[in-house]
Amino acid sequence: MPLPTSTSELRALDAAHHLHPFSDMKSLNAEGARVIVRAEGVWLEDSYGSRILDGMSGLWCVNVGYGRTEIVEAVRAQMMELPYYNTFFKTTHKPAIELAAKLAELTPPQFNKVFFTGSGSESNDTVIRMVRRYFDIKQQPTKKIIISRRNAYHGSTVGAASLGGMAPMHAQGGLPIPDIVHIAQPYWWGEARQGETPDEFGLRTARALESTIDALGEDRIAAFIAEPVQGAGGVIVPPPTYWPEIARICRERDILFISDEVICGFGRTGKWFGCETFDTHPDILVMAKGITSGYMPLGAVMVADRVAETLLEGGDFNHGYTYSGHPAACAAAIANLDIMINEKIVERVADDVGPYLAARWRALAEHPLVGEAPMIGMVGALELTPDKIGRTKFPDVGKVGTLARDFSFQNGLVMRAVRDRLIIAPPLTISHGEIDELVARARKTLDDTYGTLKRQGWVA
Ligand code: PXG
Repeated sequence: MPLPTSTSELRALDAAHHLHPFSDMKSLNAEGARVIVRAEGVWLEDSYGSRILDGMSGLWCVNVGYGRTEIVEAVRAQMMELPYYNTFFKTTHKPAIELAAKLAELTPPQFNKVFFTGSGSESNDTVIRMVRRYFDIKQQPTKKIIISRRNAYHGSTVGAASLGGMAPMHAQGGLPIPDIVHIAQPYWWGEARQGETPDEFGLRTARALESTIDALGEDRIAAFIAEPVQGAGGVIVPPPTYWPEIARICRERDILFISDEVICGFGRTGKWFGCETFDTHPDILVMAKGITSGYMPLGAVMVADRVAETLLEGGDFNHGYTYSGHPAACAAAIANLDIMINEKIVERVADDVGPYLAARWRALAEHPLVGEAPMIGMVGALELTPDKIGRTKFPDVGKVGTLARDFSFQNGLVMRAVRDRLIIAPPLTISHGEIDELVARARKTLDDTYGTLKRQGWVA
């Protein structure tokens, strides 16, 4: 059967057979999914021929933008030469070797070894097994608990969703698995006490890690995992006091620190990795998304020398995936990283487009609907509120966010809504002119949303 060409027929076929992630399929099928047909640079094109500015880099991943023939050609050449081989039984191949060496070069000096996976979720499942294995080898088998944070996102597999702190995910399928504990997130706007400054709140929230270690017993804690900036949780940029205090606690205690760099890695925050932006010193880095700019599925777990040495002493690690180190995915990553290096994309985010975007984005905080407008590197948010001063939330959380998100699409800009927070993470290659366009469309979206809320009496 040839694929139909009209949008309505494509939607009907999609509705008949395709179950989408994180979707209410009954209402999506009734509404019909938007069909994206092609993309170039920062622009998407849908089946009606509309051009939409992709403010989310796909799903936080297309860091070098769409249409990069260098990556396409590298994948094609690799597929012609060796489309697949495994790395299990005393075999390896050139793309995995080259990428592993390259990652060792690009990551902070303590990292020289990598375990490949197919995604961020698989990377985090790997991490759970790896840190517990590490302490078993060190004859500290009681150290099993991994401390994470509420509202964190670490993926969707059973292990990764357990590490994550998303209550609606835990509510489905009997999660979390045992020995995962969640502490508070550093979300000043949403969770600070009245009168508590960001600095005070940052310290208090960081010290929850220390008090949790003490309450449960250091001999039972294996690790702490965190995203440098919580992404799917709403782009939660911690107060300046937060990371230094966490780093101190991790230094003083016998626990491993895992930095989940799936979103923050590969330039998003203005350095290669979020842990460098915040000057933390992790033992494990979790990667996916930007490692290939989303052109091929690939994940990785980088292991610091002190952890790797122990793991190497322990014999077999009974863990791995068919697609660990997939040759074509590694080839995509190598070509992607070459683009990042040759075009000095990380430097560009730090010195040029990052500050340019931040200045314009932060000006949106003056809009009557916006409580805060954080931006770090090329990832930012707009907290929508009926009361900027009192930091109150809208009554039916998520409704205003969804309304604004839909306006944004109509205005030709993809923004994501998390609760009543709008989010952007555009390709790092975006131009100044495109940033102006992005901010103008975001402003129009705020005006449209505000107008509707006024008419409905939701705001004064
Ligand atoms: N860690 C972090 C920090 C992530 O953001 C994962 C792990 C899992 O990666 P995979 O490749 O298994 O999806 C992610 C993924 C959203 C959204 O709606 C965010 C992600 C995935 C899907 C949706 O913002 N992040």
